[in-house]
Amino acid sequence: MRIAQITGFLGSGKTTLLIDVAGALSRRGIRTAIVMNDIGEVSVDARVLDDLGLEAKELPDGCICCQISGQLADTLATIQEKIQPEFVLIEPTGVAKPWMVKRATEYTEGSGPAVISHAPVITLLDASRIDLLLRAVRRTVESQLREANIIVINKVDVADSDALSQAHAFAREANAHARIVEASVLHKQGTDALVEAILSEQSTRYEDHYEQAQAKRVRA
Ligand SMILES: Nc1nc2c(ncn2[C@@H]2O[C@H](COP(=O)(O)OP(=O)(O)O)[C@@H](O)[C@H]2O)c(=O)[nH]1
Ligand SMILES: [Mg+2]
Repeated sequence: MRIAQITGFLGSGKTTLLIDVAGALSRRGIRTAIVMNDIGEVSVDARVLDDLGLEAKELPDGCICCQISGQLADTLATIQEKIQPEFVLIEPTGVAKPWMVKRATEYTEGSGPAVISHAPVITLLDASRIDLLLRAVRRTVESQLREANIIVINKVDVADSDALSQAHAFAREANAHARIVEASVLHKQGTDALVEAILSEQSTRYEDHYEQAQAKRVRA
């Protein structure tokens, strides 16, 4: 199963984007599961029902939604057993570290036939609240941006140009390599490219990343 993490601070638009991506994948006939570890403003159940016209938690096209607080690996093993999804979209808590989530998902391989790979890590940055984020939770947001493959500067519909340039500068400073894109996920602007990236690109496994870091340390 391929894991697609949608990260970012609370309120950045993760659930909104996740529901959109889930819809796009299921329309393409791709078996998709959703794992949320976050209770935010937008509830996935209500929104999934509204937006996709679905009635139950276990969705007809094989998309399931579950809210977990603990064992991600166990949850994935259960999901694997039940529906063998091609993609699992994960919304971690607003303070989770993407590499730690990767590691947790790779534990799943210890308890069954699932083989884990990773789509690009997508990190959302709420441009409309960039001032507040920089003042109040700068380090948390910075560490999420640092681990992103794609940084989405979100809510461009309600952010002024100063806020946008501040968001761009902060994102680039935190992460020299990530692709930085603008979006308004609420209005589905910029989301097609994200769906495409999730479908066609991969990111490093925690295990490989860890081994490379160890090898560097030995050589140094
Ligand atoms: N104006 C605007 N609001 C957005 C956008 N994306 C998300 N929101 C709103 O921001 C709030 C938080 O979104 P949510 O998806 O719950 O964020 P999460 O906490 O990261 O999961 C909700 O009220 C969304 O409707 C956007 O692109 N533009
Ligand atoms: Mg949420």
